[in-house]
Amino acid sequence: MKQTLTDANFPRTADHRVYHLGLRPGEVTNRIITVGSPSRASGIATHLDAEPKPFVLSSERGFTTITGRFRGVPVSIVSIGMGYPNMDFFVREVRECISGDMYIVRLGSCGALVEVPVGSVVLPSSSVAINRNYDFDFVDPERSSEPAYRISKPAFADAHLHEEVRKAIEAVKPVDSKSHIVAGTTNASADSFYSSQGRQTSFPDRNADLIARLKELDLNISTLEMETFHLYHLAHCWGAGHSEPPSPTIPLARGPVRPVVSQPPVEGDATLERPLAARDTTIKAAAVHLVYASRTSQDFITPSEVTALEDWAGLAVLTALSNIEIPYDVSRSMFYSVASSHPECWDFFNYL
Ligand code: R1P
Ligand code: URA
Repeated sequence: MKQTLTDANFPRTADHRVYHLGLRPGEVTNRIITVGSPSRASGIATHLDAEPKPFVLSSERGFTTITGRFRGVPVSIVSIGMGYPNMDFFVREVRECISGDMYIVRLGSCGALVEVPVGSVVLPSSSVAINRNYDFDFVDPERSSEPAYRISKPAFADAHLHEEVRKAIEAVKPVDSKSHIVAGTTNASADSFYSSQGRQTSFPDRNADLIARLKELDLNISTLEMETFHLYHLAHCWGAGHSEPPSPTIPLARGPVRPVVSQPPVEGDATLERPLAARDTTIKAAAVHLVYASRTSQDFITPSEVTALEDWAGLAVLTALSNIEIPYDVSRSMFYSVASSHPECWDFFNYL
């Protein structure tokens, strides 16, 4: 940690940088692709417009943000690492850097429970969480009456974003690609790559029946990975009413209460009456899962297959996000608001 942070509740630097992602308003946009690995992020970023040169920030905690434009539309690619906690850092900290609606698409790898070849693409419209039950006695299972793993109720993708991404994936898929495309299924996000995904290791994980339990749920559970449930869950919770942003607040963009307008408000406009509050905004989430591991055939994807798959799937998600209309250009208004008090932010004008 190099900079002084204030406020134990929601730590930030004096120039409004959030603790773990290192971002401040103006450096991240409302349309975001989130991925697990920095190499996937930089591969997708090759599709961004050459001008303005994309902004790149790698935080001390391993989060990398690339912000630029795709066909003129501002977009960010954020690499977050693995697991629910990292998804949590990402959604909460970026949310406080942005004013207005957020559109987030997770582009991540997965294991497939359905019979599709590795290199296929699955778009889950819902997701359940699988958590290791720490109250279960893993050493002496006979002493437990509860299950070793808990499976939650589903959380859901935004239906419109899911459909836009599905159409883009179908449209961008190369004609010679052998990938299958499956949409509208349920994902299971686990708190381990190993035990809670039913893999067998040298630990006494008591998970031999886990995959069978998932199939019995009759939810069409097709993929296993580690972040999508938490993304869908937080997006849903944000839509259910909010408290005010954590203090000290960033200077929020002033914007109209719904119905929104497509132009930034002008000085003296009656719509400038109050800041664009959290309660006026939404988080829309969807996911695209790239099948790296087949849990039926035990095949695993090759590096060259990964490169090709990430390239076209990344292009598809950028295309879908750039086609989404965000009625009020909140990235821009947020930027104007921040830059007026922080002139150094003007450098980032080109992205927004
Ligand atoms: C495990 O190998 C990681 O891969 C999957 C899982 O969700 C987990 O993060 O996603 P990413 O490829 O996006 O990291
Ligand atoms: N990521 C996961 O979490 N599981 C897999 O099987 C493959 C990728």
